[in-house]
Amino acid sequence: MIQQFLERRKKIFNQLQDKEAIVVFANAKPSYPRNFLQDKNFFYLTGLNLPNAVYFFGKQNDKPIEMLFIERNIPEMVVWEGAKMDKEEATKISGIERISYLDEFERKIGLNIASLFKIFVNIGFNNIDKPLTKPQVFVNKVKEHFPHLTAMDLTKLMVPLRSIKSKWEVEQLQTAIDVTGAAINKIYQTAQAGMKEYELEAILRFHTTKNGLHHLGFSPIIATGKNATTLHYEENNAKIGKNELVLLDVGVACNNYSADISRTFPVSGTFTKRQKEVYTEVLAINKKIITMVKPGIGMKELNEKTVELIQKSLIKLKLIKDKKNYQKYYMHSVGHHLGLDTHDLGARDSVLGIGNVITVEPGIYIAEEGIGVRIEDDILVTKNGYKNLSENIPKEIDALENLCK
Ligand SMILES: [Mn+2]
Repeated sequence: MIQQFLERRKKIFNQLQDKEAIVVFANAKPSYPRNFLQDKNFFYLTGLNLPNAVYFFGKQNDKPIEMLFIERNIPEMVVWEGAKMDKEEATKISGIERISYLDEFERKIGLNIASLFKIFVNIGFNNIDKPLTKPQVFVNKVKEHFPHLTAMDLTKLMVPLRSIKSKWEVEQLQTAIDVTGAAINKIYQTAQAGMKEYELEAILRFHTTKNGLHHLGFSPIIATGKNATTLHYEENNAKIGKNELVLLDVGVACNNYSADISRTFPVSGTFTKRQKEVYTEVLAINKKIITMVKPGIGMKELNEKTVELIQKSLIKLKLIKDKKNYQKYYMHSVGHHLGLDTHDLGARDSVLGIGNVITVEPGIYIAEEGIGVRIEDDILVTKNGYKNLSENIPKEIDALENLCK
């Protein structure tokens, strides 16, 4: 475990020029500790789920300078909150030797930063109408005190690292996918017309917690009938109608790595003729695109092929006559990188390489017929092509009809 964090930081070090450094802020602690979710870049580099900590790693005269700042225990609070992680424990997990308390942060950082030219900070994306984040406040302060210093977002350095998954990372994703799959199977067997969408969400959350995983990777979409044609539907409040299709877009997170699976099934256990027609088209496209995945292929090519196939399907389904009108029924791209973030670092037009994990998720959404179908699998790019990490989660028509009866 510790080895991979050392390797990741070594790769960062190799990307730094002399007199450059990274400064990475952990997320703040929420009022309910169980809800704590670590900053993804902080976790990736340190392996620590510590709130409020700050990690510094710089290059001076081609030598590394590494420091971690953590919270100090307040003796009176220990009885309420429990003891915080101490320096020894933090070193054991992260391999970082030089650890100080946060009350020393500004003084120690100030001394080190004054002689640098550039720092990379996990500023991330924050809209101008939102309050400034801790990293942004820090960057402003640095710029005021050291006008010669350039501050940039850290993401650029993280993309080449985070988009290639190690064996351990793939294992975390696989666990997340398997737990998600167990929940989906249970949903297939339990769902009935007349239930509310949130009752199916409860099954997902039950399986998550039962397996010791405390977080979903994103807000689950459980959408019946026409709701499935709203791409980011999150109400999960509607009653499931007889003979409707239910679309699930869900993913459990394991050690911060998120699954992202979509399945669509007939609640009654039988597809209507029309539902089956639409489902058959989406399933064929899902399978076709998956088989195209291999090192060297671009996300752009996968998207273009998907559009071409969707156009044909929509004409066959008599939904459009002119292929350029396809966007009425298919309006997103076919996939994205998957990892610590559900929409992980890795450009939408990137060329795939061994160790990338992407989603393949074509869909057809027919609001006027109350039919929305999306089928999404999580695919690892391998030397010889691909491995479908979610292949065990049923999606064939026969399997779904059997399971849902
Ligand atoms: Mn997705």
